[in-house]
Amino acid sequence: MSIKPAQTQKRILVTGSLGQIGTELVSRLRKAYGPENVIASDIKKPSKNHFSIDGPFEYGDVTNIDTLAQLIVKHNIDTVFHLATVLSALGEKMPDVALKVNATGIQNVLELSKSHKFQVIAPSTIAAFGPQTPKEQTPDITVQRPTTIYGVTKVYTELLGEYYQKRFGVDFRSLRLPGIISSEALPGGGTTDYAIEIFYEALTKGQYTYLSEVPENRLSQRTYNITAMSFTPKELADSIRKVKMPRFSISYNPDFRQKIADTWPKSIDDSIARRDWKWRPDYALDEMVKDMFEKLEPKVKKN
Ligand code: AKB
Repeated sequence: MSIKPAQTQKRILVTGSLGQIGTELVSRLRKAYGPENVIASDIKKPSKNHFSIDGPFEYGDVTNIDTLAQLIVKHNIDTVFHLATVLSALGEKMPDVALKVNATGIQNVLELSKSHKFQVIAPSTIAAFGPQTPKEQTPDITVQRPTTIYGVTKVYTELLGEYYQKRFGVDFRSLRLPGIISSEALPGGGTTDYAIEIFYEALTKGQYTYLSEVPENRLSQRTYNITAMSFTPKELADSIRKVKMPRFSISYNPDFRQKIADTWPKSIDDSIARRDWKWRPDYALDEMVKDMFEKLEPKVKKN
């Protein structure tokens, strides 16, 4: 994901900042807006290597509206990147926790945005689609009947955000992200985590904000599909062989996550994001594989 240099000054709070998106996003936001203007928060304790050393870090439990309100007021926040979430695979193991964190979390953030007037950027996901959704080139507006608790809470996030935007004028924006591949954070409970696990196996054994800067009059909707690349485990293994390890071998042992993935689209249509705010991915499969090896190899060797 590319970040443009800041056009405006912002005071940003990132919830769930120690997760896969947060770990990369906080560093990028700090480069764009200044470290002191980006408050990272989570319920976990950051490790020494985390970005906490470059800027402020606060305890932030999104299920507790008072803790959240204190952070917003104390730091004079005008933008919240609400990333705290329980992902699909973990959510199926503890649906009650997923419901609380994902649904109560966005509800609290939106409720506070009404009174404290801040912009809300909350990611959605391809998991907000379900088995009845068209599988190929899935459009932005289509059938959404997900079968995981994660998907259900993300449909709730999209609809509640759009409701608060129309009803109360909250500047809510959302992207439907597919699987996230990060070299900075270990996978954390998603169905698509296999794509990152493969790199660790290979090494040990053998975007963004730009949306938040787009003038509101260019947005024709509040929730956008985006996509960069789609691949199967075999295509990923082929690319690893091509780019880095000609002798890399892979064996397939699908678990319950395969059933979840089967309910999601195979490819999504992001033409409206490309049209409205010029979304363009920087990476295709081989570039991503190259980048992952460049970043991960030194880390794995060090450990
Ligand atoms: C997951 O696998 O749960 C996430 C997602 C598709 O949102 N990566």
